[in-house]
Parts: sequence; structure tokens; C-alpha cells
Amino acid sequence: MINPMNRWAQYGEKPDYAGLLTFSGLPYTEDPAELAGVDVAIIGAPMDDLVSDAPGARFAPRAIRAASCPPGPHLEAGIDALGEVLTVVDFGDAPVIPADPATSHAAIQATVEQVLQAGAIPIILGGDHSIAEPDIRACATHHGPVGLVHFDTHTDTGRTVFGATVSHGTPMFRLVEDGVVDPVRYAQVGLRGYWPGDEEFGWQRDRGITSFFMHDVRDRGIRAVVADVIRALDGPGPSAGPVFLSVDVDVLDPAFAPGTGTPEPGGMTSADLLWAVREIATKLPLCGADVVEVIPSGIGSRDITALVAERTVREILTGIALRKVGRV
Ligand SMILES: [Mn+2]
Repeated sequence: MINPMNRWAQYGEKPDYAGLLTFSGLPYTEDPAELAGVDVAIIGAPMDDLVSDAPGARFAPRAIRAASCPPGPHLEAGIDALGEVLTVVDFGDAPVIPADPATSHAAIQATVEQVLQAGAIPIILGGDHSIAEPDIRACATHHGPVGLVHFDTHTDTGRTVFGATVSHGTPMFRLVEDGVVDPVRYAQVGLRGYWPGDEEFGWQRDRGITSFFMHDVRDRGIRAVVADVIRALDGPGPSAGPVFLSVDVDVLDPAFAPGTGTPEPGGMTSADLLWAVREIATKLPLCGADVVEVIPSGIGSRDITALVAERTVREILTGIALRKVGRV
């Protein structure tokens, strides 16, 4: 285990721009044996081979780590998740390789499984949204079929995209069809724009998937929508239990997250998303989470898309911490 803080120990804090690049300056390990007693492990999944439009999400894990700030008390929630309540480590990147998405997916799934086998919760930094497939398959291998809360402009339930069955537009179709995600305990939030069409929405309705569109968020407010999501996931479904949280940063309005492959105007605000993921991580038993589709172009906290992705992870960690201390 390498603690990037060690060289700055006499100051009690490390400049964000110096030292080994880890999430929040947290200790770094690639050894599964060192995950004993760890609550949450951060994993990078730097691949973008399966996008339908702009590439670049392979650069996101480094950018999100670079946009990170040290642990500290969450001023609104009144808890220091990273510094006091949880033991969190940066488990490094899954050993992905360029131009072979099947091998990269297998590497991501194996790395996520190492975290789950140690009893820790994996939080994966994408990558394009195709990585949700190995992320969630690993969780289901460990827990059985899982519930899913999915923030996105798009449903990602295509049977194919440009004829391809494995794409960043198809993971949720494949996960439901394979029995990995329980469709009755699957809720989508933030849908808008012009894809998919009647066939995909018909398939979703037939399986009992719950969809909240941007007009639901706009008209009813994020608090009412999230309350409904929690009710849908918390019910006595066939697989009541662990929930995976998947956040596609394109759910945000491009004003808040311009660095993404398929931006769609009219999206959520950062304030709504950050509150929503914290609430979900507090109220539902998360088995894992990912934040995907960030295409960075700046450096450190000047890359506003990487910055909001980093804070999204941090809100999830804050929710997990609130749940751990029983402040639900
Ligand atoms: Mn997506």
C-alpha cells in the first residue's frame, strides 16, 4: 500500500497537483490481499472502444483523479466519509488494452470481482458506458440479480447499435436479457432527446422497467422523483437487495458537463444530480457504482466534466458513509 500523503505528513495535507495521482490522494494498492477491511475501492476502467460518437472517455479515470481534492467534512451532510467514516483505497486501473474490448471487459470484470470478494464496494470510473456490463456482471456473480438505478440521457437498452450487439448503447438490454439486472427493480432517470424509439420502450414496458424523463424531473422536482426511485427499488421484488448505481455524465445538461460523447441539451443540474446520488446511496444498499462517459479536455479541477464526475463519486461515498453510521 502506498500512501501519497506520507511525504507531506508534517503538513497534514498534500497539494492536489503533487505526488502519486490517486482518487482524493487516498492510499494506492493493486494487491487484493490489502483490501481486507476496506469499505470502498476505486477502480479505473479507461476504455472507449465501444462509443457510437466521440471517443476520449479512456482519459477520464486519470482526469477524475486529477480533479479530486483531499478528504474533508461534507458541509451539507455533516460527515467526513473519506477521512473518518469509511476506509477507501484507490485500487488502480483494470488492465485494459486498446482495440480489444472483449479482453478489456474481461479485465474490468475480474478487477471488480477482486474488490467484491474482499467484501468491499467497487466504484468504477469509466470509460464509455459499455463498462457497466462487466461492472454489473461482477456484482451479480457475487450477489445474484441486482437492482439498478441508472442516470442517463439515453436508456442504453438497444438490442443493437449500428448492428453491433456490444456497444455503449446496449449494456442495459444485455444485462436484463441475461437475468443480471432485475427489470422490476430497474429505474432510469433523466431520459430525453431522440433515442431510442418505440421498439426499445415497448421492450422496457413489457419487462416492468421504471423510466423517469427530464419532464418528470422538471415538473415534479428531483426530490419527488428520487423518492419514487427508492420506492421502486426498495419494494418486495424477486431480488430485493443489492442495487447498482450507474451514472452517465451526459444526464447533466451540457452546460454542466460539456465533455461527453453524446451531449443533449435540457438536462439535469449538477446540484440535482449530486443530491440525488447521495440520497440513493444513503437509502438503498449499494453493491457498486460507476460514473461514465466523461471526455476530459482540461487539467485538474479546471476540467469541469471531470470535476462534477469526481464530486458525483464523492456524494456516493458520502451516502454510503451516512448509511454506515445509521443516518438514513
Ligand atoms: Mn449511457
